[in-house]
Amino acid sequence: MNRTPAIHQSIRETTITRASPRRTLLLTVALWAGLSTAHADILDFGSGPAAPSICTGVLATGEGPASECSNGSFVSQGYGDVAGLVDISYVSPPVGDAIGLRWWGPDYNNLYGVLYAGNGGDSSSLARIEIKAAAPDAVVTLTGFDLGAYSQTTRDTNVKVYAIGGGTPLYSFSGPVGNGALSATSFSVSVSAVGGLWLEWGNSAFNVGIDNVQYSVSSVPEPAPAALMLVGGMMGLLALRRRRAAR
Ligand SMILES: [Ca+2]
Repeated sequence: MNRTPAIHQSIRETTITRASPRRTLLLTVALWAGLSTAHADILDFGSGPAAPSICTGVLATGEGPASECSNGSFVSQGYGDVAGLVDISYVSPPVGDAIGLRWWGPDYNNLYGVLYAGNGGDSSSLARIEIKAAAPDAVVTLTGFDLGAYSQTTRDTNVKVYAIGGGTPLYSFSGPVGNGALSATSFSVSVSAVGGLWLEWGNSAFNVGIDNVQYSVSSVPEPAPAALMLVGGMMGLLALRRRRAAR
């Protein structure tokens, strides 16, 4: 049982070498555990009085670096994105996906900071917010949104919610929204689809603006058994290390 310095050195080196894959395992388990957590968010386009820096003056597509909004500027396509979880897009479908949605400050009833479709007037406008899950098998659920009518009035509009790609609407509304200077119209819904949703409103999407879009992205199925297997493997490694250290 002579422990020479040479042996000590060898043990230390072995320990350091083994720490690296262990850390990798820990990180992997943490990442997978994170993916299994539901994510909920509200897309609020500023609450005033100062304009938010969620727009871009560079391109009508809404791409480019984010800058301070002013009435009529395009919202940034990066606003609301959460890396690895959700990608939000803002489009005006009649003109094509190359055109984004515009931002406005006050007077859509009592809302501040709304998005609207800048193309067309009340009779030929359509706006779409796409909420797309990063993981294709995650479920996106829309739970609410507010629609306001400019300028502090009441206007008719149509709302439709689809799974991404369109088809049969999962939710529909047709009717007036807004109540003068008093209040916008709050929608409380529960619409879900695997992969993501399209929230569309139009005729009018010009003098009817949206705010406070509430949604969640579900856990990705089946991370738990895999994560458990990894934890099991990690404990095995630890046991092996302890056994070797005890020698
Ligand atoms: Ca707002």
